[in-house]
Amino acid sequence: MSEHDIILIGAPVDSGKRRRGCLMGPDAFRVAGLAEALESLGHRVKDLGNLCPDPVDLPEDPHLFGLPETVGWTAALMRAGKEAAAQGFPVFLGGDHALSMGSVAGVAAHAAEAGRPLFLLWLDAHTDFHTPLTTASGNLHGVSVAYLAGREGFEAFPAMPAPLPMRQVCMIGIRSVDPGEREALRETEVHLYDMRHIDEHGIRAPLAEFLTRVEAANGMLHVSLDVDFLDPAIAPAVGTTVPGGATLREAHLVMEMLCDSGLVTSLDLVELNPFLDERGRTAGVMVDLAASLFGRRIFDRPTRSHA
Ligand code: 6HN
Ligand code: MN
Ligand code: MN
Ligand code: MN
Repeated sequence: MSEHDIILIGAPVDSGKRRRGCLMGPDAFRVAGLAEALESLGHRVKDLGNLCPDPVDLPEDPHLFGLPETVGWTAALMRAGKEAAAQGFPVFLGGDHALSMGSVAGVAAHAAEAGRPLFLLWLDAHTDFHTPLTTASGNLHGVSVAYLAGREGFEAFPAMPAPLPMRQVCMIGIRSVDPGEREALRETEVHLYDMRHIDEHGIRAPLAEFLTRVEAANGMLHVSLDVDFLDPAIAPAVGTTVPGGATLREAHLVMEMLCDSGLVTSLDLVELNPFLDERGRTAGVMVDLAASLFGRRIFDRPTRSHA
């Protein structure tokens, strides 16, 4: 495991949905000891503090919640993400999942300049593939992947600098998809593994296959971890709980495999709503998962079993 220059970027985005609380996420990650955990693994960690959204001169849209503010966040995060990706390993502390429009766009701009393809691992109960034209809830945390893929309907947003081909996107943990998203996804080459696939085949095989493709392409890899990827029994602090999510061990295995691959170049930790947490346990689980991604392990592999 190589040492990284980790750059923590607080993104207290709370405009992506009506239920408030994700603005406290970055501080909850800090209180739960994220920087200390990563430093103890041998990394250098710099915390840039919390960003603010750019001021934008845009009217509210009656059909969408928090459009101007979300557009402002996208612009600010795109700039910060591009800059941080050139200097180290950005970790975006959310904030709701609308922040990934900016974080991933910024990292994608950097990857394009570096001449490398960017791959995206979306760990989520949801596909977040609505557009402002198809969303029924009007909540912009449900449109991030569509924006990154360059779908239409995002005229109010800064142009996505380097739209991601959907074949470079892998979604794992999916168990809540709206009809509009389902139809649109069918037209794409996304690699999508729903919870039934995980139940039947395990979580290792699809991830291993995706990582093989990233490596073969000399790709960069952004991981976007939505709290609701996890089962609500272990991670209650999220507004959009969906039963039947990843177990603690499945989630750690994903992080451990990502660590072993050495392919991950940036990370979002999103949708943590500390107002809904129970004595900080969800924040603690998320910090533990990040630590696994950055090299914490039970034993060094391979372990020997004495039969
Ligand atoms: N998330 N599909 C639902 C909606 O309102 O569009 C849920 C979105 C959840 C968003 O996972 O970040
Ligand atoms: Mn999400
Ligand atoms: Mn979700
Ligand atoms: Mn495949």
